[in-house]
Amino acid sequence: VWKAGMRSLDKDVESITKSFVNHVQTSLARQAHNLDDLGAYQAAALSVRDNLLVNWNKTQLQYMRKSPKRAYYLSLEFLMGRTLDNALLNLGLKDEYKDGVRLLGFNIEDILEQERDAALGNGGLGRLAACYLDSSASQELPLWGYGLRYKYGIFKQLISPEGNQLEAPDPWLEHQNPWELPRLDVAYEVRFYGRAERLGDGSGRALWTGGQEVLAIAYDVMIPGYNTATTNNLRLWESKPKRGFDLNSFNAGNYEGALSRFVVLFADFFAYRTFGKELRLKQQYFWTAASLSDILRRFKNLNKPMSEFPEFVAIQLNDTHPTLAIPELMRILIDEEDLHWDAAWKIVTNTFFYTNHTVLPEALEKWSVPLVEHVLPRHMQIIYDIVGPIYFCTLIILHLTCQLDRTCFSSKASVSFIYARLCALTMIKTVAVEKKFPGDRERLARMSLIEEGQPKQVRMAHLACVGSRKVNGVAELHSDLVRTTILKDFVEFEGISKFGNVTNGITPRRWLDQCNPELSALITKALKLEKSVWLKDLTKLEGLLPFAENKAFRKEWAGIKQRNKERLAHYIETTLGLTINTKALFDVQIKRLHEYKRQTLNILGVIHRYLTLKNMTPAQRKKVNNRVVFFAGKAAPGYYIAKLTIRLIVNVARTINADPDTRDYLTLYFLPDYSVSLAEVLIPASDISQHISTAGTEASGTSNMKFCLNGGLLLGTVDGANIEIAEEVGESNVFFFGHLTPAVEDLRYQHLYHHIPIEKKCPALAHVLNQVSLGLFGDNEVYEPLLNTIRQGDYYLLSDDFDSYIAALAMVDEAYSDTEEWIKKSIRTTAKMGKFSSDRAINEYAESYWNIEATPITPHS
Ligand code: DL6
Repeated sequence: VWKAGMRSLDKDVESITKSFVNHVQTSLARQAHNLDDLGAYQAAALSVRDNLLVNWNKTQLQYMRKSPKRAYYLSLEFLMGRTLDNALLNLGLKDEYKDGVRLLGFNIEDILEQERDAALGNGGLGRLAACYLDSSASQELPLWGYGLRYKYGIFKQLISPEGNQLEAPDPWLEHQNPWELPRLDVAYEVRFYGRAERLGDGSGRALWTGGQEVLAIAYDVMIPGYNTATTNNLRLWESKPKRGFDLNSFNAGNYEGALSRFVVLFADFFAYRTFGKELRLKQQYFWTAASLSDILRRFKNLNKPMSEFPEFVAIQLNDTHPTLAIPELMRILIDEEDLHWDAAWKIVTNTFFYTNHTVLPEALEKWSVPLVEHVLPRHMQIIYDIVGPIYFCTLIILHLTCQLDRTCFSSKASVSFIYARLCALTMIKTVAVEKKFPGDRERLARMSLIEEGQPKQVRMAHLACVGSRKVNGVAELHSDLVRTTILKDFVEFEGISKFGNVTNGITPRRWLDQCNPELSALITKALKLEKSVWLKDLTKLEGLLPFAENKAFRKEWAGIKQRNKERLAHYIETTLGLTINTKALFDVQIKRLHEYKRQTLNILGVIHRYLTLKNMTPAQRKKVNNRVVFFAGKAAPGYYIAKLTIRLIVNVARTINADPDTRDYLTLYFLPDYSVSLAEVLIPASDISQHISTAGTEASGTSNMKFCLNGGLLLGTVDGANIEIAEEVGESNVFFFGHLTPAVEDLRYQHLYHHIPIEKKCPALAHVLNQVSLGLFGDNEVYEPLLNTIRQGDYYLLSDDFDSYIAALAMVDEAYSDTEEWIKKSIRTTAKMGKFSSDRAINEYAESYWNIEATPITPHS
């Protein structure tokens, strides 16, 4: 009876229209005559969701039956974008739905436009997590994601008439989210604050009581693989107060407070400036604790001894945000499962894997010890127990001169436990640090998990490193920098084999097939392969290389780029009311606004171009390539210099777009509210994209890969994944400029101690800065703080790279003038992007890190 009642996939237009109408009537309680595009989107989404659920159920059943080792991807950010189009493509049902909704009087493109982006993150790290979910399902790997169900996505960016960024909330759930399944049956209790008392038996166990308890409720989001039935899960946690209601807060009119402020979750990291660091710490713990409870429950269903946990579970820490999972698993194993410290530590250090995404010192997470002690007293004890012996050794070595916080040894039990551990096997390691590097006190201090200072701080990257089996960076150069800078001491101590590299990747399903359907169709035709073959083995794109020599093919290729430019122009016209010159070179820089990414270098380059054009005669100008420059990106609300850069871009645009002398040759646009969906329109339209970070600062970048996959050429510094892209496509197909990473420290030193005035060092740049200062773009003096970052200190080395940047832009102009050669470069670039599929990256993690295998859905599932 169960079997007979099981639903199967809607594969034909008839069953699709039936299910659509059924949802209109019974899920939405609406009727044909009052159904608008939004309603149609909701009905289509619910109908597609039914299909996803058929596969999702099969997948979970298969995982239960086969009990494969599973991987869990813990990420505080998942920048999913829209789901409907992607789900249709992955299910292979786009044409059927297109026909189905047309029969019902709707247009699929209009329906797709109704969906709001799920913008649960800030930038590259969150989008990478989304790509990895797509790839793991497509590669049939048993992987689940765990994150937070933020009530607000990243803020909506508005631009004021003066050119300032304004931030508005993004209540993305206000129209409900058809892609999630509330699992009210999956709930865990999570504790904060209270008291943690050691049992005093030398075991290191403790009792954590009191404080506040909240409930974590699961919301599941289905992640369909491409051209496979495998449909994995992204489990997002929402918080709920455990007991009733805080009547006092409610009566005082504080409704959010009554529900405990904790339920208001933001994807935007910088909202924490307003809502406090404590909230962010609580979120991190809430999410890691709930995820671990869920993972442990699933493991326990296998009836295996706890020691086998790492044989069935691999947990990936996406940057340090989920690092509290390390002391949390220790707490569970010791306090709840009664394991000895060493047994627990062995399990922990064989379960976790840590990916670092930045070496910028200011971005490395640290938590104040008093705050952790207050919110998570038991975890602070455990962190001290991990670090304790190192402290103890330091203490002996420094003849008891080390300044230990009282709380470290607040009780006798603590001291006796650490002393016991001193004698235990694990201590050999710490003693070994001293043995290996005798008397190297600075090294011990550098390696400590706790940074001295007021207040002391927990160094999360160190904790993630010591608690993980393997550590990796996200591009070759970045991984080298991780090994030779921030984690150098750990490499010297633990050996290099623990520290690897997995160069990032992007899913070609969203970032080519979905966002550039015409190019995808042309590639399929040229390769004479099923689309599903090359989309799952992107190295097959190499088959395009001979087509670079084929004139007819080049024409088709260029025609698609042109139509993508027109699509972008149409989008801008309808959303902003601006007319774009589509017969120009499209030059794009889209990413978070940050000094290290150097949008400032780009805008100063635009001004330089403008001034040069102004100095030309009309006849000379006619020989110049038309260029349209696009910027998009959000600045952190509290990041003054980044926001000033936006203001400068907007006001430069205002001046030059209105200048009759130059506007036929150069125009500039800042597109507000950058999002995944906007990127999907911008990327296919680009001729050249800019990735111009100071060498050694951009860990990888992933938009560089997206542009190149869509036949856009790359203008960049020798940084992050730019290097590997150039290795693949050949240096003759990229435009590199700027100083290299090894020179950066020396240059910074020179800036500080052998300062050369900018007029002498880089007259072209000095002239540009002066024009801004003189008010050519209005706003007298407003930009001085921004300009002064370059005139004084110039930490990001704009004055060192400006001349070579301008030279590289000139090389772009020259290359673009030779249209046929340019198209050849474009085809060759796409052809050599196979390495950058996130399928390759996820398989590297699966094989070399997590040790998990593909688990295809069998017919019996
Ligand atoms: O690895 C994904 C992405 C890289 O492509 C970018 O280069 C890098 O800047 C970004 N890093 C972060 C750091 N965040 N934290 N913490 O977002 O990661």
